Amino acid sequence: MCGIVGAVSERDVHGILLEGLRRLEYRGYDSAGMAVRQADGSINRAREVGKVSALADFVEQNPCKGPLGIAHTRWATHGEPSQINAHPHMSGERLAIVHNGIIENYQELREALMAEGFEFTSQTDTEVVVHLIEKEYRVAGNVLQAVRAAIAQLRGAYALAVLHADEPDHLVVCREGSPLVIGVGIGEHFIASDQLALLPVTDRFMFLEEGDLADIRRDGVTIWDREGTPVERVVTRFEHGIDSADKGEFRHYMLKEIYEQPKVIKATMEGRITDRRVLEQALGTGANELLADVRHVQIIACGTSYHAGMVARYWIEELAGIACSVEVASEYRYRKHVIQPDTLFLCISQSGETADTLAALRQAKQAGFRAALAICNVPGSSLVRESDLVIMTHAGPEIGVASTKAFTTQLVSLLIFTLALARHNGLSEEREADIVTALHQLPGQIDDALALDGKIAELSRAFIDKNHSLFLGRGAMYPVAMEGALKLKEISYIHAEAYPAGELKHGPLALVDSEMPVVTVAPNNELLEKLKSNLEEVRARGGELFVFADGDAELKEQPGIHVMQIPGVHSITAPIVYTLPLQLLSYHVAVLKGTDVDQPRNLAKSVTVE
Ligand code: HGA
Repeated sequence: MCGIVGAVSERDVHGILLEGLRRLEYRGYDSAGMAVRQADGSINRAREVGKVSALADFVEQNPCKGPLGIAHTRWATHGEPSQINAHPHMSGERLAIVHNGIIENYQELREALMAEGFEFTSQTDTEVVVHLIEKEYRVAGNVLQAVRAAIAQLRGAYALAVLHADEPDHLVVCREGSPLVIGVGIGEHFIASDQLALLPVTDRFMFLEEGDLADIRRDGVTIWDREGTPVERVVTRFEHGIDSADKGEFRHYMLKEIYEQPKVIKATMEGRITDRRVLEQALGTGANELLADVRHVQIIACGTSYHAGMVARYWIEELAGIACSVEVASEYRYRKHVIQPDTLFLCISQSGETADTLAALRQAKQAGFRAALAICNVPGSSLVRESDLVIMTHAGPEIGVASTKAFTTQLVSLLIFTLALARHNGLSEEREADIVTALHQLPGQIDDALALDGKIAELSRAFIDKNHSLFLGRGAMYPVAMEGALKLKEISYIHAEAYPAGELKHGPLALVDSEMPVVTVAPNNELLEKLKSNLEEVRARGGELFVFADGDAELKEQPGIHVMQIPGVHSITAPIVYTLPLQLLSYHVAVLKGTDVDQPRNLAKSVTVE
């Protein structure tokens, strides 16, 4: 959350900064700003409330040009979205910073700095950082030392980029708890919260590690670790094509990402399965020995990734016969837990920078888990670097704030993991071959589900005047229902609750009337008959049903029951396929309601604050 971009070049960088912000807008979009050192040696700062386009319009009328600059798109944590709270923040006229994260001890620092005569103009926690650097600059006489001294006094999370008008040759940046990547150019260097921001100018990146401080110049970069020791960070190349971060012919990133699922699911499976089995090395070298010891799996995640973890629990207990617990990271990290012997700690995060998930992983490392496995979409992210085993989902950049392809590729990765684990726990070769065959069928089945797009768009009309909805599922389809409800509330702002269908009569049935659409996912599995009874309970109370059901489920369209037939799928892979119609439903409802599909209100992607 919050996007940072910076550039040190010989050419004017304001266009690079604006394009970088546009590409980072998924991380925050309540306000945006930039500060550039101009030829006359002054800093020109522009800040606007709203989207990056508002800043771009302003800058067009009021040029903000120069070869050294920093920029920011904000997702407010401290202080309302307003011009004075927008970044960059300045101390005096010569020092400017941008910040991603939260400074936990900002109150005490603010009071101390005010007592020393510093004047605060915003309500942000960030402003204490810029004044603190200014204070240290007055002692040290250079920005690098000033930043080093200032960050030693900070508690919390930050990625910072610092620019001083009197030091026109460089930026000073650092990270602790928030991501920061350096883009390597020829005779110029860049920094950003995410490599996507810099793809128009470079495909070579260095990822800073926790505690790193770096001096960014046109002709080179120097990095120090937490102890102040100079360190090298490897340069990696961005693997995906540059256009993978563009919308192409699609109206929204979310729709593009929904349609990419057959392709990216193939990429997730590539090199990991044969026609009949999961390859030994699918989880990397040494994984097999490790998996043989695992007796319990603890899954930790947030939001959509948490739902993927909940589906995986059904798979792990059914196929591997191994106990599995799933918990949201923000809860797990703040309670005492009992750790079973030989527990594998499994974190799921699209960005690999989710603050709560990372914090839980770091705690777990002290707590005596057997090993940590990450399921993640961003190579080089903190989660990937800090885990023993990694399955990259290979979904490519996901820009829409509401996660779609990241979720289904997480599911595929989790199923591959489950099979690798189950093999050590009695899964027969025949069963493995049966499920691997089902995996191979997924891209085609997802294409079939996408073919329902037009019909689902029609169906979505029934939701636009509704304020509430219920989503029902049983077994592994219950977390699919949860994910469907989350999608609908995220982008259409309709209140949506998911329940295991059997729970309906224990409370939520009281809410059912003609104003409460009830969405159900009903593959043809051993729970179908029970689910049908639950649907009767809804019909008997006048509730309108929207059922996504297997063609063989013998559920017929009739007044009050809308049935959308999904081609038959394997019961194990059904959660993956049945996710698609729910994604499309929420997308079309949001489009009809006219909400901002890719950047829904109050949300941001890559939740790098607690
Ligand atoms: N705390 C700062 C930065 C917010 C942020 O990083 N959000 O993700 C602010 O509120 O401006």
